[in-house]
Formats: sequence, structure tokens, C-alpha cells
Amino acid sequence: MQTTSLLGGGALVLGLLASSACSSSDHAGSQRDAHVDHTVQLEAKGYRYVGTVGPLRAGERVQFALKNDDALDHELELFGPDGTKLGEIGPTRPGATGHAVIALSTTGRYRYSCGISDHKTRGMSGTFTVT
Ligand SMILES: [Cu+2]
Repeated sequence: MQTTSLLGGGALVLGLLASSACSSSDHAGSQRDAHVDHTVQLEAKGYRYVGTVGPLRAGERVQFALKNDDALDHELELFGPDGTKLGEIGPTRPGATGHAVIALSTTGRYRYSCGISDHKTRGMSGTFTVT
């Protein structure tokens, strides 16, 4: 008699978004090693973001790095052209650097700001354009 061994429930279907530039084996939750097209480096200092967001194109995955060169915690929240929050670098301590990989799926003007206390109105905000 033949025995057939079946793999139990091995097929997991992930609902991936249309952009398929990256490898097929995504680890849900961990974006650390995920493919990125650009890295954007910003510094938080004196209630400001210092740094340049270079030319970015729709469809790219961008790693944002926020180096906190200040005496207070700061973060970076990123919003798409329609105002939807796309992701964030959460509260980052003085001296530390926080990271987030965010997919920029559409063209338009994106906005970023610090969500801590009144930091945004003190000047912690900025915009960049994705073409
Ligand atoms: Cu802040």
C-alpha cells in the first residue's frame, strides 16, 4: 500500500499590492532587509528637520532614517498626497536613529511632521514631491 504524505496547510496566500519589484518572499512585519530604492536621511534638531529629500518616483520603496540630534524625543509621520498616513518613525530618543520603509505609490506632494506634543507647529514639518 502506498502512503502519501501531504504538507499540511503550507500554502499561504498573501495579498500583496500591485508593486512587484521586490522578491516574492516577504517577511510580514519585518521590513529591515526588504528591498529599498532610496534612503532619505533627515536629522531632527531644534524643532526642525534638517536634510534633503531627493528626487523620488512613484512606485519606489524608500527607507527614511531620522537621526535625533536633539535633546528631546522626536518622530516622523509621513502622509500621502491625499492626507493618508502612510507610516512613521516612532518616538526616537536623543542620539538614536529611527527607520521606516515606506512605499510611495502615487505621484504628488507628500508631507511629514512630528506628532509629539506641539512640535509640528514649532516647525517640525516638511513636504516633498514624488513624480
Ligand atoms: Cu519632535
